[in-house]
Amino acid sequence: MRVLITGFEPFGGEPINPALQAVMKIEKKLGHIEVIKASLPVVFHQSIDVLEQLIRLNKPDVVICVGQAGGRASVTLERVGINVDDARIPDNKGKTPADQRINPKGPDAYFSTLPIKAIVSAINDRGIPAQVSNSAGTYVCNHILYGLCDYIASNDLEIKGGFMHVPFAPEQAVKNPVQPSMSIDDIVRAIETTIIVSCTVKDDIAVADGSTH
Ligand code: PCA
Repeated sequence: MRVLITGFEPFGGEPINPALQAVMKIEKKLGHIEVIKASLPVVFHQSIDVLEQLIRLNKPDVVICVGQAGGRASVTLERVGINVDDARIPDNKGKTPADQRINPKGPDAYFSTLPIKAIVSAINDRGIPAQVSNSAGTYVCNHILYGLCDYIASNDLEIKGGFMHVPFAPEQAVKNPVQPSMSIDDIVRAIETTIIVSCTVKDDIAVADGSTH
């Protein structure tokens, strides 16, 4: 099987993006799984164009995009991408769309097709905190999750796709020590687990694990 895994460039004034740092440390082969790694720009629409080109070029079976979610303490598997761009901070080209639909003709939302509960359980089993998240926000990470699912659905592709957010790296939390952080090595382990479970688990496990708010 072939997996395309992407990380985002730094954004929002941060010197690094832990998602990209961790993605670039993943081995190119995980057992029988071939891993293709790439960087995406933190730019509305251009990020989707780059991702679509990477999919056309590499023909992966699974696509997993990874981004930074500063302030979260766990790695989070996103359940849903929604059809809206609403940027609190500019993207890396200075754009701040407000309440714009990503695809005016597309559905309101898409669910990730990764086995998110099985992934969370396997990451937790490795001693790393992981959770399901029910909102990827309305910035470029939600944009790429929606865009990925929309591309797969519109082209009738047999690709599993989804999105994972990761906490700040410890070096980013030094300037604000109340921020939670996670070592790049733990993020690497969490991403490897996500790749392996996505390639091996066909049907997600049914465990009640939602959130009350
Ligand atoms: N995180 C941002 C965009 C890029 C990234 O790594 C987000 O959560 O939307």
